[in-house]
Amino acid sequence: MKKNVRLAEPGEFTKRAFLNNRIDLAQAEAVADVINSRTEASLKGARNQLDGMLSQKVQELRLSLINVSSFVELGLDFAEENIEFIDNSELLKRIQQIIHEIDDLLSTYSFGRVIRDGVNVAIVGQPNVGKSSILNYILKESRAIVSKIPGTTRDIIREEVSIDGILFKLFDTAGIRFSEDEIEKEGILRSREAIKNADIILLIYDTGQEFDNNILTEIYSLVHKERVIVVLNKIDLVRQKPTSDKICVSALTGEGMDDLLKKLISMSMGSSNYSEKSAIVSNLRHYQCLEKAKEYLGHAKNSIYNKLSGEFISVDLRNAENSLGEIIGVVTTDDILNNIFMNFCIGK
Ligand SMILES: Nc1nc2c(ncn2[C@@H]2O[C@H](COP(=O)(O)OP(=O)(O)OP(=O)(O)O)[C@@H](O)[C@H]2O)c(=O)[nH]1
Ligand SMILES: [Mg+2]
Repeated sequence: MKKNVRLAEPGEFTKRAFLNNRIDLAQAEAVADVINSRTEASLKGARNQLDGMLSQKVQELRLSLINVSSFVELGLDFAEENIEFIDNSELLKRIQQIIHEIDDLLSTYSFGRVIRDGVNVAIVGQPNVGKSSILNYILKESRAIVSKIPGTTRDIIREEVSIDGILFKLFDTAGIRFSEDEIEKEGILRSREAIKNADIILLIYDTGQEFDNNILTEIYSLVHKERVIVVLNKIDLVRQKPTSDKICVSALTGEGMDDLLKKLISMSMGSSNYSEKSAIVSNLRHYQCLEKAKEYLGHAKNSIYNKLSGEFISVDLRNAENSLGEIIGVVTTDDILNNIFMNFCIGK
């Protein structure tokens, strides 16, 4: 007898769970994140979403919107009798409140991305200042070749490390200087690329050498100041610790390294006061849906200011409601679904 069997498609089991209403769409997407998470923090973030923190918040916002909409629509039904169910100032107040809460969610995205994808850190500076030594120290292994000859590192060395549950992707780069050597020139070009792509730049100086401002100026021309940590290395070689707000370390003795790691972590977390109980946006699709919802609410506000008829307001409110619905999957199209489940591995 020929049995009717076939291999499962990618994400088929999760998709079925979604289609049978066992989980909502944001939760289904979290299944993929749980599978892909590589650090404790990213796993916690994904679990948080799987537990439905974001879904719950979005659903709350959707319900408040539906509530506001219903007043506007009721007003439309009774337009001829000239009965008003909600006055404009109250309507504006409620819409503004929802926008405010959407803003709160949007603001969690940079942190959400950190716990989901990790943080790119470029280690840069002049040749021989100890960039590779610092990488090795953080990794607790001699991954990169260290030597007293300037220009040792010529290509980018990429390594990952998890510190306090956050995934750091470290890029050790070629020292930046003027060079006639073709290979070194290419390496330096790549260093500049790494700087542009980094979330955080560790700019390393040798404490014993004169502070060269050119390289700092160049980096500030490539990235925002706030993303740069200036580090003075080799403090074991100087008798007096420099009095500056810069972080002083020794890759040789390990002095100051804890401060450096603390700084890396605090910079990655930003101003977020993340708790396991708060909703966090870590998925670009969710972020974009929230932005769309906010835009529609902005239109609705304008329509009220411009005293347009209730129909306009009602359409915008409905669009905003649909955008929120797309996050949890109350409103979906086949395209959205296929796109999401295509990225799953088979058997999940
Ligand atoms: N005393 C002392 N020496 C250090 C320290 N950090 C690095 N060095 C030495 O400085 C030299 C250069 O170190 P590297 O880590 O290769 O420097 P780099 O910045 O990667 O150099 P390039 O790859 O050539 O750009 C080596 O001889 C290291 O042993 C430190 O904190 N103290
Ligand atoms: Mg090096």
